[in-house]
Amino acid sequence: MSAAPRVIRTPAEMTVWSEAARARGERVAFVPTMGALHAGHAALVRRARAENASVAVSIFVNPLQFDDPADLARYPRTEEADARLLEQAGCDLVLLLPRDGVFPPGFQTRLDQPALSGLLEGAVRPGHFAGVLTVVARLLAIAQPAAAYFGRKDFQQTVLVRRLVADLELPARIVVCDTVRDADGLALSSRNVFLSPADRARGLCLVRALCAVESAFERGERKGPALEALLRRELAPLGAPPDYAVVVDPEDLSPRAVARAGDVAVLAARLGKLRLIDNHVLGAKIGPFPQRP
Ligand code: PAJ
Repeated sequence: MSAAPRVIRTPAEMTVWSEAARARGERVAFVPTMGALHAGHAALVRRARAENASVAVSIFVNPLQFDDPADLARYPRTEEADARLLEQAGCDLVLLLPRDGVFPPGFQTRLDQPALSGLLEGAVRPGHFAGVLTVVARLLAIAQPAAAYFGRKDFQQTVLVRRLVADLELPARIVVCDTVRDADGLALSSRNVFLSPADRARGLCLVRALCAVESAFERGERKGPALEALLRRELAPLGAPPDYAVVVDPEDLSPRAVARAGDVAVLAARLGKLRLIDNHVLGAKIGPFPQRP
């Protein structure tokens, strides 16, 4: 039986909790989230639980990373369901900071990585990654974890966060966890609740595109442009060109002319008012997923 996690609402209490755990010789794991939790988040918490003595999860809908105020206003908030999910996943502590706990009055600092943050998602969402980097650095400073867990679903985010931790020599180890998908292959996302059934069905072409690119890679196709053309062909049912669909170097996110195992096929497409993003590491397993009835 798991116990309800402790709830902390101030940065100072969080830091004290983390210091006390360390003093007991416990490794603290940290999972930053924006709430509206699903099985993808739960998988991060379970892995953190399996690998560390203490697990803290933050829920904070970070205004700095939303380039569209309407998107921030409608971001789903599901506090009670989140609390149940975290209890079942074995979280010890939930950090629920108000906005001025994360960014106190007078907070000025912004972090950015100019060469990385304007690419891919950053080209479509200006300022997004500066907001992510700033909040992640601030949350790591508050939680002081030995390890922090992130999902590969947001692949570009993991690249920038790793860079942040390396550049500032922060003591946290960054652990990247596989994408959790629905049975039909669609990557879980807090925003999927906004998909109409028809758009959800159309959205499956993203995962079909990733499966197709993996099959082609396994058959020996290595030309970046050919793999990219395949992605675009599979995305054609969307009716509009994707925001991007490309095979990139996993370190600097530059497009690959000749792909190798470990490179990442990344894509983003609009579906109605929503954008879906997904990715696949070439050479890794994906699918098979059942076809539509
Ligand atoms: P959020 O979208 O809530 O995601 C929190 C973490 O869960 C991220 O590391 C994300 O990659 C991971 N995640 C989301 N969907 C997943 C899935 N289907 N499978 C596996 N992991 C998944 O990402 C953020 O919040 C924010 O940018 C944050 C890092 C909290 C900074 O504000």
